[in-house]
Amino acid sequence: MVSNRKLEAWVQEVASMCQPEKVVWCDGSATEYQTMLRLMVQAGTAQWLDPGKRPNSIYVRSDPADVARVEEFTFICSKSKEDAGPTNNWRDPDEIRQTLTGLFAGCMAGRTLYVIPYSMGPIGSPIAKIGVELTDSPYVVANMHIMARVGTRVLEVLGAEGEFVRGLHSVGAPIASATAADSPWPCNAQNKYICHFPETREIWSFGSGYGGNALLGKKCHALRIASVQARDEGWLAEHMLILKLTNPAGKSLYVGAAFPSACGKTNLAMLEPTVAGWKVETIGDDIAWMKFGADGRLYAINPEAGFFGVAPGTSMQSNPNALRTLGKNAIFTNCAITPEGDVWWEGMSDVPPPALLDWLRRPWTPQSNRKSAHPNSRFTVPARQCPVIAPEWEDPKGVPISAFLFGGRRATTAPLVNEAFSWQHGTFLGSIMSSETTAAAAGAQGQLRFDPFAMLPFCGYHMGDYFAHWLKVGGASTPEKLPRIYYVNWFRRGADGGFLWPGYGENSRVLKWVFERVTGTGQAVDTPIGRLPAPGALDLAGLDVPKADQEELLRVDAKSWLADLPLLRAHYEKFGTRLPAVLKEELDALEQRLLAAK
Ligand code: SAT
Ligand code: MN
Repeated sequence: MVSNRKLEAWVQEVASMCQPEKVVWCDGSATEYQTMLRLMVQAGTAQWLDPGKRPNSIYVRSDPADVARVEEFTFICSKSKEDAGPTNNWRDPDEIRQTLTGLFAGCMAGRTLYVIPYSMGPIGSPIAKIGVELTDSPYVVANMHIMARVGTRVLEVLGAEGEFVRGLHSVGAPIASATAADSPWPCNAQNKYICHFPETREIWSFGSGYGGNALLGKKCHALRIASVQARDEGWLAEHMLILKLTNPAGKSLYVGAAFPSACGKTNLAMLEPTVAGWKVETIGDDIAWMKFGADGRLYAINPEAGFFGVAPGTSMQSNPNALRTLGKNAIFTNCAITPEGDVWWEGMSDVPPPALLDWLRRPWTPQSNRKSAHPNSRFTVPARQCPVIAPEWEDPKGVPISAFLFGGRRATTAPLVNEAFSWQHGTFLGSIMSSETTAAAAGAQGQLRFDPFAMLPFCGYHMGDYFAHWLKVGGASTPEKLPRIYYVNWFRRGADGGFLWPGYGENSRVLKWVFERVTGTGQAVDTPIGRLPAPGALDLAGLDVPKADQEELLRVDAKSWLADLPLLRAHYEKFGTRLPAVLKEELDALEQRLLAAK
């Protein structure tokens, strides 16, 4: 086997710092995956689900102090504080390295250090990148097997001299002695640090074993570090699903869509259209890496190999393809379990099972006055099991993107769909995205916050520079080759507080209009905020939505937009001199158009 000197040296250095009982180089084999599952079952971390119902699947409950990403303990440790920008927590790299070195010293005592070479993206794709995660968590190893391409085949591509992103992870819970009992979910609730060193392409994560805190290929590498690489190298690393949309005549195009965590990316990526003859297939459900092809178009790959999706609300109504994907070889974390040994979560079925054990191991019945699954409970499952995975989902050259959708959860103001006037205007729309917070991150839910491009927790550098990068990318090709940009909102509410739009499969009506716009037949009207579907242009045939609600969904409410302007200005203030001037001009122009329309 080829050995990479830098990798060997780093593994040795980490082993002497963390003092693991042993070091295991992961080969990525099926046998290794099964070994991890067995280890977790033996340790009480996991239990097997009924193999008759869900073959080769496990159920895991985390520590209640470790259930979501921890944004306040997530740091960008660039040399200059200014480079991390106003939306990131910053730490001085030298100081934090000292703190971390103290924490990591001896932290793997009694544990195994696993070396996981991984490729984000199909192995050998010109858009893919290699990373190596060192971790003391078998749960992380198993999840990385699903979420990325891992093991010996990655080392072969890395070669003797190849560069890789370094990710060091520990649950931060050394085992005191050979006889000491381990916790089923070891973590370090008091000391959590998720640190990124963009200049040296390093990640140090301590104290959490959950999701994006611990599966370092995902948000840490594929978004925070990759966004910096993308800025330096002229490409895009985005928090976007990628879907393939095919019309009844068999013509296909590809759409990227950015929504904040837990706002329905997985559902949209696997949607079953309600409009007859249309088809959606999945390329990815969370992250897109995009580079220009020789033809001047943006080509996207899904850097991941699996889905780490939100379980609650996933049902045969909301996302039948996700449920079909979950039939086998899945890891379920923090949902509830039935006496028969299958999983359940709120919304999975209309009628809950009569008795469950909840995610905190307590007996639960439909009369219990609480949720049985944690709101951020998750499934991890190989993407290839998805019945609507597009055949080209692993094409190393990627798929050419025709449209971007941006969106968030907004109860008011934002209409169902709105097309940007231009790339620059679309960048403006991305920069002012706002959404109500969800359970994907620890903290209060339902609060409105600006989440530009759905990258607020994931941009590895100054967000003002990130906007500038988007503008620069737009200048690198010709307008007709660039994806068109749309802002969508499935979550607008009516006067009675209920959702105006049914969402899910019905979102195909919006996708159809986008397809028709991109291919030149869809009709639109100019409004102060952008182009909306012309009357009759959105296919609403057979849709069970009252006429008044349909109108409300597409109403541009100049007054409430004007009322938002001071918030938008305050949002922009944060970026100081790094806010591109043209975005400020877009904001002023929006104000003028709104005033003229009032
Ligand atoms: O926990 S993750 O960061 O992987 C999921 C999410 O927040 O989107
Ligand atoms: Mn996400």
